[in-house]
Amino acid sequence: MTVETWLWIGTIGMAIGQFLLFFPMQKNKSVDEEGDSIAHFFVPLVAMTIYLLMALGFGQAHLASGRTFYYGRYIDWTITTPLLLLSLVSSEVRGQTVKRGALIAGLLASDVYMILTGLVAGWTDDPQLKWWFYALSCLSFLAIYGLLWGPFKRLSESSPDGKQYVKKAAALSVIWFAYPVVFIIGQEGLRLWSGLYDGILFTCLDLTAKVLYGLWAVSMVKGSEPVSRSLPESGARLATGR
Ligand code: RET
Repeated sequence: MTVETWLWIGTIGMAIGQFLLFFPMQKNKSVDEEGDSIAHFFVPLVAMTIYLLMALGFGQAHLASGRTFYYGRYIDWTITTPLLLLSLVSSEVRGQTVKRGALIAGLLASDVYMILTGLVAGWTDDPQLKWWFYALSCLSFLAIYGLLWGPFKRLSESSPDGKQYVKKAAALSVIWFAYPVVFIIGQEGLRLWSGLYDGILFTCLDLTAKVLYGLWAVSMVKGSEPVSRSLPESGARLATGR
């Protein structure tokens, strides 16, 4: 097997994921749930496109040191990780999105900063630049954990979906933790294993973080309260026209 084979496996896996995540989008549900399922549909759509690009030989750089760097992954992550985070926290800020705007912006900015500093760390072969940027990326990863388990967890305690938030945030925290570990062991870091293992592990992680997690997350929202019931009295009257 080659890395290319795994890029094709990723492309097909994401296409299947997209197909499966298409149906939850069609169900009649509250505004929040609808937004959630649309986000979870777009994630494998974006990933499938980038996997296809990489499988066809694009989105990769052949470096002077002889290794191939798949920068396409980072383009994918820059688009999909903010969507995954947004969908996780959106139910906690139901009806308060404007008031919590700065908190959400901080979360998304830390995420994009994490991926972009990681891109520099992965691309360069200069050890100093690599490890400084790896450290910066890890710091913003810690900031993401801090926000998810601090302010957003507190917000979730006053939300009807509080328990779901904790479950989803825990799953996301565990799956995401594997990315910097694979990076450090593989070709972008200490090169303790071959590029094939990077290819296999990143593909499996992406399929887990996007498709399996997405299917699980959209199946979980089913039992939550429809948005009109959680509106304040006046809002409810407005919404129903009474
Ligand atoms: C990098 C390298 C530098 C250090 C850190 C990283 C973290 C990456 C993460 C990626 C998550 C990607 C997901 C994609 C699926 O949709 C950039 C590997 C901290 C957490 C979840």
